[in-house]
Amino acid sequence: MLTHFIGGGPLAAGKSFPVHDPVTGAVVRHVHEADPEVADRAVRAAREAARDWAALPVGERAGWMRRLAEGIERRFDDLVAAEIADTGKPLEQTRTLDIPRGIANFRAFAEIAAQRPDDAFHLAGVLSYTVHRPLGVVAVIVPWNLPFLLMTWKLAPALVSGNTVVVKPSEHTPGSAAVFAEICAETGLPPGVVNIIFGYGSAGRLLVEHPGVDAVTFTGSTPTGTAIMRTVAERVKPISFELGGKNAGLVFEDCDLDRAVEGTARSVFTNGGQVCLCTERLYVQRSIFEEFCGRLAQSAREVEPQPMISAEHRDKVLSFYALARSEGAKVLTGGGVPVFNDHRDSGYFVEPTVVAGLSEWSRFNREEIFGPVCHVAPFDSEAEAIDLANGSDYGLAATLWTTNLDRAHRVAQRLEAGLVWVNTWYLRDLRTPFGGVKLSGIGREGGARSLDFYSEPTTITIKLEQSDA
Ligand code: 6OD
Repeated sequence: MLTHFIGGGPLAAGKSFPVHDPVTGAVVRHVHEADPEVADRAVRAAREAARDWAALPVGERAGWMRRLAEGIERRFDDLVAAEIADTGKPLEQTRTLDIPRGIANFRAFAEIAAQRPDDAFHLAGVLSYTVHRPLGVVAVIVPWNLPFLLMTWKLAPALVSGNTVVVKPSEHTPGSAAVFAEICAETGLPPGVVNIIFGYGSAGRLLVEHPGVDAVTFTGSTPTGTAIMRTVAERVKPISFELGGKNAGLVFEDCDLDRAVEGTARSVFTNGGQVCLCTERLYVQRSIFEEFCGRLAQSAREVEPQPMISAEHRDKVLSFYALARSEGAKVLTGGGVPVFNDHRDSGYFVEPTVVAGLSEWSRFNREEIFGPVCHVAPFDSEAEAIDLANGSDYGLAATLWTTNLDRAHRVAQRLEAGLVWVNTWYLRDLRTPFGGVKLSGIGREGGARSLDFYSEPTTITIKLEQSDA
């Protein structure tokens, strides 16, 4: 049974709930569920630790971040196993992306924070400068699609900036967070600096509502983001949200077709399409439309299906497959449930799917699906492609496939998205601003932007006497 981690140690309290293996549907573990008392204890523990942690010089906190990175390296195999048990991710992806990004997150923010300059401004006889103070206790609410990657992406800058945290992982994916709690204890991190409570959305709500929580960072769905925003409005708590996406891919006739097909397939099907950055709307120049669609559909058939996180999410994705048909789509490939004739047949799989022929105003093309599926439509001109890509309520990421350098810059700069990848997808430099526009979020994390969110400047202005008389 997984227990909460509060004040540096385990706390076994609250009812329990099961976690299912998405590959087979079997129960893999039971977990304690936080009630109001548990959430309150976690916030109190974080508050008790806050003053001493904030008082440490940033270089010392950066040292702790490096030690946490080493702790992750020591427990690498345990983290891989925990992440796979909860998500059914492929071993290769977990070993090369999810867990290594945890290490990279702690190392990157140790460097970025240690080198962060403060501002200084001079006017005649006046010196103003800033010092950065932590926000206090940060609630870190983590989704199930990239559990360890996204937890550490938020934890590292929050901690190195001098905050203490209470983390609430998704009810589907508590495993890697529980191993991380052990790593905090093994590393000797001061008690209360990191606290982790488990539970459903209701446990997250307890944190968001708690008067002892000073800020909230959240990655997840837009409706949940909206609900959090309403709740924190009362106390004007700072928020950083990375929310849903309905990301567009633009494929121009001057692209390198092999690269474009391979990269687009990755951008649609990675993690079973369960990455907020995945492409769900694809626009292809008419002259290469038929060939591109044929090759993308072939790639979809060659992809190893990955499970959806839960039976409920599988049913949601399948309901969109049914919706596509009822809205009159042409299904180019997929659209159903794969049959393996082995233990996976009781899991939460759906077929990688490509559809065409729907209106831009169809629900299928407007709502986030979060599965291994995209809709393909042709375009005739650059201007039309840009309008199609921008015609969404969301604006997280876009991909652009062209070998024309001028077009690459011209189009990229006109796309309404927080992130634009040209001839690649999900290539990360952790120093860059990361986040979305429109319904895809508010605020930016990444590099110095994360430190800006997790701290607040105080401006100090001194009037200097002009004479020594
Ligand atoms: O790679 C990252 O830093 C990041 N924030 C990824 C978010 C993916 C959302 O599903």
